Amino acid sequence: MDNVNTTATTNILNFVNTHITLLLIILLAIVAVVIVTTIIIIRVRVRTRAKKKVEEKVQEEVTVEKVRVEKVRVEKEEEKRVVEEIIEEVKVPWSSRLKNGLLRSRGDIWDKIGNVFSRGASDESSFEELEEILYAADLGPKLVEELLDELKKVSTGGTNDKNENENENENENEIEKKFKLFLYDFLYKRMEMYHTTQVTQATQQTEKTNVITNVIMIVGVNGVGKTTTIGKLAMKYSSEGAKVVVGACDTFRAAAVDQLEVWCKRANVQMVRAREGSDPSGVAYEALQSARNSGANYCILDTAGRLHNNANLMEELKKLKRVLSKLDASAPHQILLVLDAITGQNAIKQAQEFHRALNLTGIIFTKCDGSAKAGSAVAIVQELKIPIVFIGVGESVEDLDKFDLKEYLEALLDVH
Ligand SMILES: Nc1nc2c(ncn2[C@@H]2O[C@H](COP(=O)(O)OP(=O)(O)OP(=O)(O)O)[C@@H](O)[C@H]2O)c(=O)[nH]1
Ligand SMILES: [Mg+2]
Repeated sequence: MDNVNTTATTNILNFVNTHITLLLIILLAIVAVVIVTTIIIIRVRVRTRAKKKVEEKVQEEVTVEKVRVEKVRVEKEEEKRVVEEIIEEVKVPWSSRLKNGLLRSRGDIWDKIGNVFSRGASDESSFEELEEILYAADLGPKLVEELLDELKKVSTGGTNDKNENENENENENEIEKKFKLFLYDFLYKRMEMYHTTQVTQATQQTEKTNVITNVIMIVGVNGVGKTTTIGKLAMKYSSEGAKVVVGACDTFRAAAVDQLEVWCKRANVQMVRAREGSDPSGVAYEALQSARNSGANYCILDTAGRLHNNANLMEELKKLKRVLSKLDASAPHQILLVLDAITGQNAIKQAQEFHRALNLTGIIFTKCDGSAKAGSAVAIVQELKIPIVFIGVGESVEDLDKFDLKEYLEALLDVH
């Protein structure tokens, strides 16, 4: 009986053992499957993430490259546009630009004078009419008086001495031309002496002397065209092969520096800007130092516009001039006052004050295209006894050139 029981118990135990082992094996198998599956899932996820990251990076690089290519394309197009613009501008010769620029002065003033004479004017009312036109041209009282006196002499002398028939045969155009030639001579004589000796000294300093860096200081009242003129000059000198450094000494307005920077980039010349807190003299000093170190031919200094009667601001310019001479005793070699043609008689006042403070070497006469008073140049030169060095007749880069007295008078009076 005992044996039977023992066998039964053993069987039961064996059965249980077998099934537990089987159960454990199944459990282990399940755990193994779960672990393997988890590992596979994790590896797949890691791979997917890595792949995604690589794809994102590639995409990013592609985008950066696309942006770079687009930027290069835009820059090239801009360069091409600027070159085309310059070529387009260059196409019009300076003589035509000057003539077009002086159109208003010619039409409103000098043609009218010619017309008065082509009507055969020699009576008092005609001279009154002339006086009015000449004052409107801002020739100034002294010059108007001189011119009227001479005209009276010529007209009365001419008609008295001449054969009446001969005069009748002269058509209006011939009379007008004759008087224009008379005006040409009159004006030429009054400007000639300042434009043969001093201009040569002022404008051809670099070529004729052994000055290493020709320092040009540009001054004037607000908005007359200083910065624009510097841009045009930088372009001009740079295109002639000269090395130019421009000093942004207008530390008064941040926008002034940006405006100058655009011009300097266009002209491909170096610009020295203010360090924080530095004054205009500091910038001028740094600009000249940089120009001398790099062997530049020109150092052109832009200054802030100021009223000629503001003593403090005029002192600031004097200081700037002094500071430059510390680096080069002969600097600045040119101090050029920019005058807006529209200013008329007030330009003389401005010029007198700037001349007193700085001993100007010359004048740049701008905006002759926008005014009928381009003839006032004669009065300014006669009063100040300094030459006009450059003349501006428009906003484009080619609208500035050296002032040539003969060329200017021919364009102003439409003679020769
Ligand atoms: N029509 C015409 N406009 C000109 C000429 N020269 C300059 N200008 C314009 O005059 C305006 C003033 O010129 P700027 O060069 O900024 O004058 P600025 O003297 O530097 O002015 P501030 O620095 O403010 O004193 C600009 O719109 C120029 O384009 C010119 O010869 N003819
Ligand atoms: Mg300016």
